[in-house]
Amino acid sequence: MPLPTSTQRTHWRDVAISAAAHAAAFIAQESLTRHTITWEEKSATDFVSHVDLGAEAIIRRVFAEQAPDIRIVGEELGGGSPVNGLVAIVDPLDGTTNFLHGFPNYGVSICVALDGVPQAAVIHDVSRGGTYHAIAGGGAFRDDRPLHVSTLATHGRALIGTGIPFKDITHADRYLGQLRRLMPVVSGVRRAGSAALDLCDVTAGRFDAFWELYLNPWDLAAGVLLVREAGGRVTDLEGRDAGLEGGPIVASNGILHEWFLGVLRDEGPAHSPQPA
Ligand code: 2AM
Ligand code: CA
Repeated sequence: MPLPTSTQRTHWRDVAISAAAHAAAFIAQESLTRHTITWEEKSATDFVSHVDLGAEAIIRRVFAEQAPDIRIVGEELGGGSPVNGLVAIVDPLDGTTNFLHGFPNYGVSICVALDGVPQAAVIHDVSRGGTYHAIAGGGAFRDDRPLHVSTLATHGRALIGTGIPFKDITHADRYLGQLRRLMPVVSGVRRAGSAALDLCDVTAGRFDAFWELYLNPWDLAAGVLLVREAGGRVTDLEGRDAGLEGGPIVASNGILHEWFLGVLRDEGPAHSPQPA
């Protein structure tokens, strides 16, 4: 497939906005009776309910009607490789644990990508309202408002988002070492429970940086494009540009990125110098 035109990207974004809005309305409606919801365990700490499945079915239906050439890769119903062909990488409910507890931080994440390159991204913040969106080369927005990452250069003032390992506990020691090195040299660290919304926080300049040791493609795909379109940087722990396969992720306003990578590095200095 040749390079997509901006008209195609805009169409894909608009379909994703519509699909996310329909799913968000369903999730918001179901939240009113969340005490009656039955959860199932995907693993000991990873849950799913009819809300996740219903929201993904809604998204699939909207894409089938409005963009049938796009293959869906969803967290709940699968769909093959996220890095081959024209796909929509879908997390129908990011922050399921928050949703099930009534902790207001959960959303819908959709990224349209071609051969592993993000083209359009939408994250609908269900708990607070508002739609974050971007097309490649077109900037990042929350509804009609353009967004930019923070301009903070002083790490001592930085607010950092993170995700605590919850599934593979073998990451715990490495993670705790990173947290231990970071704690004394930043202003604060937050764990809000939705990676997609954490990346919106970087996009909008509320977090100056974010890291997590492992994320799935559906947790990170839309957020990667949003952060980059807002002027930020997203890499792995070695500083290589993050792809959509899933793995470790480090996102920042760009200015703090090299400093942040240095702290996260296992043998990293506890007190690296301020960036210039
Ligand atoms: P999910 O709600 O779509 O499963 C990063 O921590 C990501 O891990 C979250 O965005 C969340 O996506 C997923 N996750 C799954 N189970 C989790 C748990 N028990 N605690 C925190 N995050 C969890
Ligand atoms: Ca999910």
